[in-house]
Amino acid sequence: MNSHRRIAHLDMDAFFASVELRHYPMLRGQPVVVGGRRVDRPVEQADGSLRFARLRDYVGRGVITTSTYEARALGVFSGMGLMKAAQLAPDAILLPANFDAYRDYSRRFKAAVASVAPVIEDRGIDEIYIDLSGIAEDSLPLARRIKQAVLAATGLTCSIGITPNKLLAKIASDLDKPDGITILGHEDVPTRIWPLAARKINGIGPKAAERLRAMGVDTVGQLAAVAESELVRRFGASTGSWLWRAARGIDERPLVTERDPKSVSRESTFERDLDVGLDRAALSEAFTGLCARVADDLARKGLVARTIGIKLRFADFSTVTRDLTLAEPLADARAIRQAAGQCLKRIALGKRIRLLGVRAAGLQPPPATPVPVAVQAELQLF
Ligand code: TTP
Ligand code: MG
Ligand code: MG
Repeated sequence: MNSHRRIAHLDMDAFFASVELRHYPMLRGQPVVVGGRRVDRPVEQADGSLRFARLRDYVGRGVITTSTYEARALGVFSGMGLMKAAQLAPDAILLPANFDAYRDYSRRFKAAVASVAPVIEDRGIDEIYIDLSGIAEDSLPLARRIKQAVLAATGLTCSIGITPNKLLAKIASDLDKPDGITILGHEDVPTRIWPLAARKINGIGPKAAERLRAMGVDTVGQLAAVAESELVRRFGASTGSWLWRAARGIDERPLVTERDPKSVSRESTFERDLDVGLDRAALSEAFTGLCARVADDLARKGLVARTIGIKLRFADFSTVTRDLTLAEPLADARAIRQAAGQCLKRIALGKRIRLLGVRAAGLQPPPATPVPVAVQAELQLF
């Protein structure tokens, strides 16, 4: 085993909400949720002060994107409907999301980390893996230095896990949130990882967790007690042996450090949950419209896509994604619609649909247009 590796996972604390507090420092210490719409933006009063929207005034079907730890203490978390959250925390402040600001802070915190430790895998807007193996400094002072760099560049706190691999680091960064540092070795797996819910393993989703629960497996430790042959029998060779290894904290995946191929995506939440049968026409129209918008985005960027994906969120908030990687890159709306349609066929459509999204990834410049044969012949003359 590659026991000399030292991998960190860094995740920003209550990221969107914390960025909002940089803009509205007067809200510090209060329960604040991000969600809602532009109309929920703070309004300047005659005396120059800002009047903020409160959850109790919200009417609609929006959900919470994230909440401050003060709001979480009241039971209000990501994914919860805003009106449901209003019952728990009517006085919480509501702010609409400002993605441009989040992207800006995201770039800033990543650049700050890179100035200390440059081997980074970008895992999305508020988290990264960092390979610290090549750095001599001890883990604790190094983690403090990284957090300090992030704080200096953004005014924000983050939490870091440092462990021998990505699997453990991802779990560890969450163990002492917010503003935490958790350093674990393989020897800590039985005491620190085994008591955790199996779902804490990145890759064990709600479905797998449910199947495990049916086997009497709730914790990672209980998973570690199941024979590998049994896991393989139930989950198949690849997932079964992955589960067996994951429960032991074994993970050899390297960091993927090349810049993430960017993606473009468009999604829409429906006014009401749509029924696949009754609302087929509306769904189909929305689907085609999303594909057209993705095609426009690609055209504007002058890129073509190798992968087309879709996202469906059902009325019960369960979310599924499917994607399809194509032999030939594509960019036009019809081709995207066709590929997305194939993805859709791979989803069981029992429940009403709340949100539909289409995404193009594996973006690249269009292949050079083949030079017509006649022109080729001419070129050869020179
Ligand atoms: P997370 O890192 O999952 O959450 P967080 O940073 O808000 O809080 P924590 O301290 O627990 O890490 O997600 C990062 C951001 O992504 C979050 O601020 C808002 C956004 N987000 C969504 O848009 N939808 C979601 O369902 C979740 C979980 C997050
Ligand atoms: Mg976070
Ligand atoms: Mg995160």
